[in-house]
Amino acid sequence: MAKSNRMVTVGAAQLGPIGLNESRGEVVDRLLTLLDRAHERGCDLVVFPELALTTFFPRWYFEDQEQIDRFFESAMPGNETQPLFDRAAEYGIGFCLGFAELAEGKRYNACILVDKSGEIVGKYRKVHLPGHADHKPERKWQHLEKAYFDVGDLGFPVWRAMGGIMGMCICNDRRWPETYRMMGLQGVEMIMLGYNTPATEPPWGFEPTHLASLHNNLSMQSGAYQNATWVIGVAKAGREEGCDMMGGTLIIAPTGEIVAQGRTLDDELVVADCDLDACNHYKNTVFNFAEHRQPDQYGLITETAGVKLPPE
Ligand code: CDT
Repeated sequence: MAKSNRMVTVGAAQLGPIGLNESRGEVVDRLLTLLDRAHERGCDLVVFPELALTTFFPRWYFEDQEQIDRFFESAMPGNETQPLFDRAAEYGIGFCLGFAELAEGKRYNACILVDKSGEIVGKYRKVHLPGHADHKPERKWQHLEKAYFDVGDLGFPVWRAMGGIMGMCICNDRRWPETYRMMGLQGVEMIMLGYNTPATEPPWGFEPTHLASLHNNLSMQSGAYQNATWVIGVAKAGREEGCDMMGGTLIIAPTGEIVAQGRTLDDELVVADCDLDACNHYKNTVFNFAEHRQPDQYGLITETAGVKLPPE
């Protein structure tokens, strides 16, 4: 049966661990293998994780800027990533790729959306940077995103691509309802995001491991439902340089239901047919924003970052 032109077959391309010394060429070969599988399975679009070209380098403290900059791309595509663009265009597959971007002296945790012809049609730079800006030697591993990246300066744009309205965000962004709502208010129909999330985050105290996946699912499923959009959440998983990263790659429908899920902590392609018209029902009923939202009553959301307690 021919696909409807609002049906997007998505491959969520989970990655297993990437070693500190793994070269870009080696990693791109792994991405190409996943792309080949996506082609065999009839995918229109492949979503790769956050910082998909290197290990998750913010877990180390580096004093020397040169050591940090080796993880960044100053051109996209560059020599090492060009084969990905070429193979995807040959297959007629669009893709979303997370990488560290060096642009005009600024450094971003970024991702791009590439259409089926190999053109970059969208770029997003991570807004909600987690972790800390200073070296914390007492921690088992660092989380230095606040030191190594600038806060994204592009807002939360969406693009007309793949026959629908597409948006992106990155990892920690998925925990924040503002992320989804900003795109929901622009009619988003599919949000693509990649993540690097430790299975346990012991440095700040005890948190049972099951909570990492509860919070992963809870955030993305509610973001999907409350904004009537598909959400594709793609993990970098497994034991990376001694740090256990959670998997749990998910494809979530606009109902909030999980329709496909990763089963491993390794390179794995999770595929689902995503009908963009499935967004219409909730966009036209319970989450018809124009009819039901009351923005006059939401002033605090943009007035303050922190909590404003009521008077004593
Ligand atoms: N990469 C990234 O943003 N990771 C963070 C770790 C926070 S630990 C709860 C995340 O939100 O998954």
